[in-house]
Formats: sequence, C-alpha cells, structure tokens
Amino acid sequence: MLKPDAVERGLRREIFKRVRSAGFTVVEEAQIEMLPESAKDLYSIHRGKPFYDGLIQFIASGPVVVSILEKNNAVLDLRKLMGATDPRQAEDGTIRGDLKEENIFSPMGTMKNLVHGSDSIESANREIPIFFKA
Ligand code: 3AN
Repeated sequence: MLKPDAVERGLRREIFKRVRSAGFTVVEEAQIEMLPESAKDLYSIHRGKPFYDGLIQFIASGPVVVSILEKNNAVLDLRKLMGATDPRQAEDGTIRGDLKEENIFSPMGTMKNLVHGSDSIESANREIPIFFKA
C-alpha cells in the first residue's frame, strides 16, 4: 500500500517503477480511500500502542494506492525494497531510505514511511480482502 504521504507527494509512478524493476508483477493496483473502520481492521495488531490513534487517522486522511504483487520470495524481497520501518534507519537504495521527507512525523506523531507491505503470506491473505472489498 502506498500511504497517503506517498500519494500526496505524487510518488505512485516512481514507487511502482522500483517495484517492477525489482522483479514484481503487479496483479492489481487501485487508488482508494480507507475508511477508519478498514484502517482499524488493517492495523488491529497495533491497538493500544501509543501511535495507534494517529496511525488510523493518518491512513484514513487521504487516498492510498493498494496493490497485489507477485514474485518468488515476495514478502521478504518487498520488505528489503521498502527499507526499515523508521525511514531514518532505511538504507540508500530502498524506497523509504531514498524518498523520505525531512520531517518524517505527521502532526499526530505517526511515522510517515510511504509504504506498507504484508509481513507474511498469512498477513497478505488477511489484508487483501480489506483493501479490495470496495
Ligand atoms: P511496517 O509498516 O514496517 O510493517 P509496523 O507494522 O510495525 O511497520 O507499523 C505500522 C505503521 O505504524 C508504520 N508504517 C508507521 O507508520 C507507524 N509506526 C510504527 N511504529 C511507530 C512509532 N514508534 N511511532 C510512530 N509511528 C509508528
């Protein structure tokens, strides 16, 4: 998922170019607006954490681009391409490392890290219907 910061900054082409260059097939791609209920569903594992409310508000604050990507070893390879969760720790050559903003925090204290990727096949199977039910 391209988060609202990536979409707002017009990075859709640039990010999908990197994804395709890394060998992924883009099976589905759609711009949607996440309702707060869907954002809560997506991030249910973070409920109760200090950044949770801000995260939900941030994800529902503007359009996002959701996609289904296919590749051998897709989960790990996409995480490598995205870089560390904290963009300040993301290496050069990664999406988060190369495209981060100077101020990576939203007004609500959420880390603006441009992209989300499923952390396992199980997560992907849970998240895809959340993204594409609309
Ligand atoms: P990832 O997106 O790398 O899988 P998660 O799932 O641990 O990372 O975190 C989900 C999102 O929550 C992050 N992408 C970021 O926007 C936000 N977030 C995570 N940790 C923090 C933090 N310590 N402070 C503020 N926001 C955070």
